[in-house]
Amino acid sequence: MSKVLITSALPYINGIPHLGHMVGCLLPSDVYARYMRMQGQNVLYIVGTDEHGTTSEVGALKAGMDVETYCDMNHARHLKTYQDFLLSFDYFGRTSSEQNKEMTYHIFKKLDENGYIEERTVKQIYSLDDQMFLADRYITGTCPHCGYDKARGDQCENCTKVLEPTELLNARSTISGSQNLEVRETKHLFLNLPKVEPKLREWLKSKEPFWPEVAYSIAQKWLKEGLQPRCITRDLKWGFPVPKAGFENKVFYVWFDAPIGYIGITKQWADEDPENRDWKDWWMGVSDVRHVEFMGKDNVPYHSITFPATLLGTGEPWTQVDYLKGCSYLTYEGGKFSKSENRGIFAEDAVKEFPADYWRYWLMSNIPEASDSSFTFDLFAAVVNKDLNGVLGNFVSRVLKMTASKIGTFVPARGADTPLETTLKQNLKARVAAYFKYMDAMEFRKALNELRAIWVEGNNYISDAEPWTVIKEDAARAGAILNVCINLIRLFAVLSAPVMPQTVEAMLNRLGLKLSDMPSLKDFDVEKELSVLKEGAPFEVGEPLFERITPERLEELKQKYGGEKHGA
Ligand code: B3M
Ligand code: ZN
Repeated sequence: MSKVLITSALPYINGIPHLGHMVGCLLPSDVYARYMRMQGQNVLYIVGTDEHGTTSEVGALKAGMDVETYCDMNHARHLKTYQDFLLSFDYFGRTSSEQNKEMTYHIFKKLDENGYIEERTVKQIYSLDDQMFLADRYITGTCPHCGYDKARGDQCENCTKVLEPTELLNARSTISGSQNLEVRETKHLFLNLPKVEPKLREWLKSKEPFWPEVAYSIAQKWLKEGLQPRCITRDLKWGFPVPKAGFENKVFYVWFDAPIGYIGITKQWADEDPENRDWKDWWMGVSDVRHVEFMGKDNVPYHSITFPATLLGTGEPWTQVDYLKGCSYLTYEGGKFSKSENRGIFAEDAVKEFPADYWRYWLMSNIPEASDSSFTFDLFAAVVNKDLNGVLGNFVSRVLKMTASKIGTFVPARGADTPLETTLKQNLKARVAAYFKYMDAMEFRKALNELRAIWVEGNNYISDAEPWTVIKEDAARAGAILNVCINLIRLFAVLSAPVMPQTVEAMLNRLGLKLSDMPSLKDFDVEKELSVLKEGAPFEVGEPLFERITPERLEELKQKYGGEKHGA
């Protein structure tokens, strides 16, 4: 058994998670964690909320709350949503925790001692009415190039020109609208990335063969363009105060302490049971840990350049990322998800409409791996009706109903294999090997294709074997076919468990089994798995596993989440 440390990008506390967030990092990290546990690995799966930064301050302001109360409230909301999506993290922590503060201070101190921190004076826009320095994107004004009057301080989204906030005409604060702004000088701390660069290049070289193309090429592009020192402090109130003389009124930049959050949250987890858990077993001076990170592709530079450089600069033996799974974006009906325009379905509403497994299955089979993919309710309904209802659900109810009505609610006796069983086993062996291969490689789309193909094998088998015809002449042979089919239900359940844990539990329960009865996938053997349920074992027919989405229901969903405003 080896140790696998799995992390998902930590969602911003002020955002409301939509399906794009779910599929971009949270869900694949969970499926992988569940799969690795079933492979018998020692998994630690860490998630939490990313709480610092201007966006949290502004979010709290808009909500009329102090930042801490706002974060407490939203943390609970995120947690509930992820639990409803059946994420199986070992700990769901917070980057604002005491533990993370301790880690952040330690790492900063080391970087400073090693000469990687430098002071610089920069010019920034200060809003007298908001009483704060404004981050570039919190300044709005007229673009000097095209005249667009809602250009942001960092970029004009109309003509796409990159801007300095001081170039904007009629500049105003996005927060309050105030034009009472002035340019002030302010001192900040910078992480000297060029100085860490040689170490970073060396480290990155060792990763080349293991990294997916997307992540590696993004990292290389950054190196090619040349690394710049990065500012790691901000003039804000919310955040960890900088522990250095002359900087007491500043806090660390959110992207400095957020990835350190993976370590801080591990310490939160360890502190709950200090006798048995030690964060160092996962993060410091260990060579038996494989660290796999999941994230949207816009987060890749921070995880392949700045965070590794931060850790390297300490000179300490930190666990670094071994594999970085970066995903593209999911769009809603071809456009953006937007809570304010009520466009697209958000995670907390999604699970009120359908059980989590429907979403988990759809999202994982359509995960934007190589390129963006689009969610539409038409596609969703098609997959639920065809794959879940038509293929898996139908097989389960058909087999159990037929056995119950023709033979009884117990597993019939097995017979000798005919060529039909031999073909079935051969096909399954090849499919299962491919499924494991793709899951190991985190190629989830391909893995889910194989999973579906495995279910289809069951349907093909029963269609070819025709137990409903055979039973008229040869009851023993019909029973033998249904014995294989009932064992197939169990085999499907075991293989589907990383993706659809709740459905799998329902399938197993019908067969008188529990989730804890599932075998390790490590030495999964089709032959053996098809003869686990023996003659006489009782089962229950139960309700259909999935609900069909009718055309009426589909229309209703489109109306509800399609982007039209409701009410007045
Ligand atoms: N909160 C960005 C995001 O949610 C950021 C990730 C932090 S990972 C340490 O997309
Ligand atoms: Zn412009």
